[in-house]
Amino acid sequence: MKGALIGCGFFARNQLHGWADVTGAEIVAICDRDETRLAEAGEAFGIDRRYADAAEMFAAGGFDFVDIATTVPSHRPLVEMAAAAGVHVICQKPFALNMDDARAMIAAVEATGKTLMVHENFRWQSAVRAAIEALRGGAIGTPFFGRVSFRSGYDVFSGQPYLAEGERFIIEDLGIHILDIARALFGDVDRISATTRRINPNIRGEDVATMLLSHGGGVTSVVDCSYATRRMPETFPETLLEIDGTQGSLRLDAGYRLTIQRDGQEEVRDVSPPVLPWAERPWHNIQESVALIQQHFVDCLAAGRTPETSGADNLRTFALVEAAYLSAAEGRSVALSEL
Ligand code: NAD
Ligand code: 89Y
Repeated sequence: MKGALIGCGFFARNQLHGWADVTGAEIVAICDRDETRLAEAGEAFGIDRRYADAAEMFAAGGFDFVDIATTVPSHRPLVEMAAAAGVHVICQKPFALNMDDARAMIAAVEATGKTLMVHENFRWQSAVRAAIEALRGGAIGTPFFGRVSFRSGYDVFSGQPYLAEGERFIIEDLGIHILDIARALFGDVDRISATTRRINPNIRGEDVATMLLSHGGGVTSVVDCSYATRRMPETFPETLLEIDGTQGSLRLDAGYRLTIQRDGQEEVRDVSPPVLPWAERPWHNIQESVALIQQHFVDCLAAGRTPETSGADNLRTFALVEAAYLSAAEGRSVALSEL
């Protein structure tokens, strides 16, 4: 399959490296309205078809899918252009600016019969995946409690300055991944309540969020996120887990250590992600998951399957983000049915 990528910024580099490793797909065209970034990406990855205007790239065609790696304001227009061009779509998180846009984007691609996947990669991190598979395989019986936790003091603003500027920060940018991991582990959510704080005075949005989720299947989970946590070791960008089940417990601790206890026995596994040749610590965890989700997309298209984080699936993660902000703003718990 041939693909085109739009947005050659901070994160797209990982996606371009990931595509170079994926079996069954190659990137044949790239687009960025910033000519310098476009030229740098084209030179680094040997891609000659370069466009400053996405409409021109779609008009020229010659690719089966588009990978949208821009920030959220451009997602809806670009997904709609891709739908009009009749190609499959991958779109970065956060998927949309609001629920109406997200629904319109899903409908636009659905009408073409093509596939839409949101690049929601954290559930593809190999350590998180090991926990998901153990849980789904019944390793601790039926789960009834979970904590999904991301706490760090890492400076994400130097690489992504726009994160300091938005009215919303951690839930929309990072919490979205952690909420998605909670969904992957425990299923869909009926109700959520959230509190938020801003600790860093140099940013506009919230950098701490604590959320309590009631999952339809009976699990209660706590999803807590912070970019204001000063502690050692610094665990960026690890998601830590504590899960209780009817037969045992599972923990994913700092340093990618997975512990499963059951019937008085303990199994401890090192589930550290590999450092791919193009990756660098501490991002290697995220970088591997980029390659994995992109391979998943290609494999799903080849097999006629729906990707795990299809647009329709990711709408339910995005709804959690909207519901968390509503809960924090109004000081009440929010039923997902309200959205
Ligand atoms: P960035 O600002 O560094 O890069 C975005 C690029 O898109 C810029 O070069 C910009 O010129 C270009 N662009 C924007 N609108 C365009 C348009 N209409 N046509 C052509 N080019 C356009 O942003 P980034 O940090 O690379 O983030 C991009 C997206 O990736 C964001 O949505 C962010 O949340 C997401 N992200 C995801 C992960 C992850 O693990 N999944 C990690 C970091 C960032
Ligand atoms: O943008 C964010 C993401 O998706 O993963 C980590 C990040 O780069 C900073 O929070």
